[in-house]
Amino acid sequence: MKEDSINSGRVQKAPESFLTPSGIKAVFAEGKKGRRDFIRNAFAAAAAGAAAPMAMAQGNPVPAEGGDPNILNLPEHATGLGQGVAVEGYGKPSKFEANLQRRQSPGLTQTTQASVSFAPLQSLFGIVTPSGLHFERHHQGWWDIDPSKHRFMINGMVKKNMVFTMDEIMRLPSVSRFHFIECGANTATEWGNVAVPTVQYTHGMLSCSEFTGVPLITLLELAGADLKNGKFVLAEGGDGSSMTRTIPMSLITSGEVIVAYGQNGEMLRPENGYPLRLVVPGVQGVSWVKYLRRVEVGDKPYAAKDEAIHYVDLQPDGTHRQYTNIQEVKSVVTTPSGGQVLLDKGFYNITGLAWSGKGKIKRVDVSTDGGRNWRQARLETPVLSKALTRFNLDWVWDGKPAIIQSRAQDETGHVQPTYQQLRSVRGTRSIYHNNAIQSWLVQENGEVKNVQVS
Ligand SMILES: Nc1nc2c(c(=O)[nH]1)N[C@H]1C(S)=C(S)[C@@H](COP(=O)(O)O)O[C@H]1N2
Ligand SMILES: [Mo]
Repeated sequence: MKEDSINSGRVQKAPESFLTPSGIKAVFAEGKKGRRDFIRNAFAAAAAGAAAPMAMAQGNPVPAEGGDPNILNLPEHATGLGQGVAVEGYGKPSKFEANLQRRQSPGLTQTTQASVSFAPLQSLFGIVTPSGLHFERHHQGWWDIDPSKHRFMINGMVKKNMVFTMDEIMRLPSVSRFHFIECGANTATEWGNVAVPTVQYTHGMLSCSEFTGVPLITLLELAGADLKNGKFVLAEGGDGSSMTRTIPMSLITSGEVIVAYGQNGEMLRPENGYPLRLVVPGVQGVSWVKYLRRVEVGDKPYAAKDEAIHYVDLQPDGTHRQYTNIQEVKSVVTTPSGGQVLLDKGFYNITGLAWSGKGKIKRVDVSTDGGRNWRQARLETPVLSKALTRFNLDWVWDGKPAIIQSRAQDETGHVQPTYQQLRSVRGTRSIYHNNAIQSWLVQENGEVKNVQVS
């Protein structure tokens, strides 16, 4: 495996000019007491150890070589004419960000159509996943379906079977909500032992978007659905995978389930179900049926193939547990994480993501010594129900080996388990619903590795 395909993460390095005492002064001159002092002291400690003066960061004005220090060689971008706007176009990231890609885990699947590409969590900020980096999971390939030909049908226990065009759906009252989607198989490789090197592959079947669409309950009411006896809805996708999933009616009557066409302010991406997908907040990804073409109202679970054979949890006694829909409380540190390198001791911002299919994140604790001591992380706003929550914590690395972990708690009081706790109930041969605490080992040479502590 090529190094750059394993680690598409940013190398964690403080800009060199910050490490000089004058750089620190300039940056923190306006700084208040408290956290900024903590950061300043961390940088000062690192700078004290640095022998030679550091070069100024590239792109800053530098004195002309051998000449008058007051005459500056300005970089071209400060003096020349920049590029013009395109007549029309769709914006792209900087060419310097070309390494930021969703990626397949080499060797994980035999075909690209029944496969996964993982989101590069190690390089993302905040809580929203850019649409072009949203993870992808297909059972039979993806399609770019003509929205003018797409139809959405409602049948089963309804007064009137109905068929909607996209235009008809988009005329109805809409909602826009931020929610995470996590494949039930996220972190599946780690059940027995560590298996993959980076957070992209351990946790990258996870994304968070603002979804826009019509609450499914609105559409069911239009069709006169029997909401008393109709306890379940079957959702069916329009691709060749025959993706059908049973959705409990209680999730729908709460208004949470959305028939969505929008993602982060524009139409869904084809890979994510364009032009229509089901959004089932808090529930595992497989129920978020893409290319949604039909829902049927029924009075019992459908036991479809993806409920009877797949997406079941193997228990230690050999039985399978079905219909474990909810993605329970979970978190992961995204920096520092496996494959990244800390180039020097000193200050680092530990950052990560926490989420729960049961509601809001209430608190995240972080340990840097393998779970012996914990400190409470800062939750950044917004903290939304069934969405990713960003957490941050100040840390000074003393250059010694450190094991970094995060442990989330949600508003229902559920706390993320250790591997030991999870395995004592679930065994080691399961696939789905691994929400154990993740550990990253920072080695003395700064390299960060995926490890498990017992
Ligand atoms: N029609 C259809 N819907 C589908 C799937 C599929 O293969 N076909 N895969 C499911 C699975 S297992 C997951 S995890 C999510 C992935 O959604 P994404 O590709 O937008 O990340 O879609 C779900 N919905
Ligand atoms: Mo999935």
